[in-house]
Amino acid sequence: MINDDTIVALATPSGAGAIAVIRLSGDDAIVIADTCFQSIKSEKTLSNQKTHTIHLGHIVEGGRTIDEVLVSIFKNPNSYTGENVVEISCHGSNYIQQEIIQLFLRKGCRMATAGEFTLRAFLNGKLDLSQAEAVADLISSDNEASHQIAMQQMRGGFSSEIAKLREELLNFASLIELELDFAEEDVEFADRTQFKELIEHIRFVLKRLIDSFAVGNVIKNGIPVAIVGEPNVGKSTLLNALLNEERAIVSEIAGTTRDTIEDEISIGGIGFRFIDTAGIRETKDVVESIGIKKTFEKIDQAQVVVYLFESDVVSNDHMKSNSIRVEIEKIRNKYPLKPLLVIANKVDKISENQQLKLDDTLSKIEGSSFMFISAKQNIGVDALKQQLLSYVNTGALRNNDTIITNSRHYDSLIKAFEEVERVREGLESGLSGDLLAIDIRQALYHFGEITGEISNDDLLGNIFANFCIGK
Ligand SMILES: Nc1nc2c(ncn2[C@@H]2O[C@H](COP(=O)(O)OP(=O)(O)OP(=O)(O)O)[C@@H](O)[C@H]2O)c(=O)[nH]1
Ligand SMILES: [Mg+2]
Repeated sequence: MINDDTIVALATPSGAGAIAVIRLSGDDAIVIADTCFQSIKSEKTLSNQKTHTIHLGHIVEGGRTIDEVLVSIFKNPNSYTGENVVEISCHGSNYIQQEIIQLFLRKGCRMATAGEFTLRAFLNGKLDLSQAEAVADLISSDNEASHQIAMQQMRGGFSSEIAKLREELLNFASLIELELDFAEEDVEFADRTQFKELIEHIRFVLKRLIDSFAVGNVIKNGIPVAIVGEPNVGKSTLLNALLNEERAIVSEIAGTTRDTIEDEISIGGIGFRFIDTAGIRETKDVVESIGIKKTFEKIDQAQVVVYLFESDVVSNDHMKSNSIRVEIEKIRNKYPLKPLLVIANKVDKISENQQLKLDDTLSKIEGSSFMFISAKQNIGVDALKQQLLSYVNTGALRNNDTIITNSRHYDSLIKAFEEVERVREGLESGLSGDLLAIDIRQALYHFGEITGEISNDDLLGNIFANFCIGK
């Protein structure tokens, strides 16, 4: 997969900006840059300069100056990719960016493919695979929690944990395999008691990592919260209040929201994705009924359900109050495991007395929390956010434990766990060394998959295809 051509790409986002960075990596990166670079003050060549230095000059082609730039050089092996790397900071016009890139292509560079810089870093041993994947996560992280996890993974916290376990296991595997060479003598090099302890420890660590995926997944993708309820109760108003912008159309006409609207905000460093839905009611309107069908699909996908109703309507109408209870219980029964937050909206429209009475009847509904808010007047919205936050198990995050967010790692960890389980059973039942060794090798294989000691072109292709070009 690796080849020794020199690649080039824009490293900053496409489009105009104050400056843009164009990156070259490969054996000839510095030599090629030299052919287009003219120092302003002296007659210097980049190839003669020290690594990690910056040079002011012009990018020229023939007699034409394309831009005044700053060129940073990093010499093999002390660069991001481990190869010779040149970074050119130019003025951020689209035209200049393209002219410079085209120039380098003519000079013998090749356009980098997605993630190719990071792939080269991996292949040159600068990063292990899970660290390389963390680079992509870091770039896409948009809240404190996902950033923290990506940073930790990039620093190698997770890989070093896996690598350590792998090494210890490898030790035992070799001892057991050594025993096989002395089969006639019936010796035991691998202390079985110690081995059992190690296996217990590995199981413990793997289990913790596997369990962390639930938290990690949520943090990476944002926690989906569905806002549901009858038409006109104020769902869209609440969405806008949560997002602090006029995201959804609000009107006094029932059935305003016909499609679902989603947007994400960060509460306490955790990403929440709010889904405003079409109000649930019997309707003959085709478009609206499609919207309502979608509402139920959205509840299926959500991790938390917020059920909204109008406190004034319910306070003044006993029948309504009963039908709301039935509705809430329906959702409760259909989704027994999902946190359900029942909200009486428009509290600004009822008296304190009415509020007390309502609180008395509705806070008794089992398995749900109950709160009053006014979405329109922004009363109780902060308390609502705090309540949502309380549903998230952020213990692992606070403790700075390793959290798995990558489903590829998750799969490998599960497989490793199964193999380790098999080794444990083998140990319990006094399985012969040769069979034990096979299971240990299998477990080792799955550990290696995570850090990339074991990889293949397909796997690498898949992982790096998800990167942006220039990274
Ligand atoms: N007084 C008061 N009015 C509110 C409050 N929240 C929403 N409203 C009003 O209630 C009406 C309906 O609000 P929407 O947010 O469009 O309701 P919805 O639940 O999204 O309605 P559909 O999309 O039709 O299902 C609008 O006129 C809002 O201004 C509130 O807290 N207090
Ligand atoms: Mg609406």
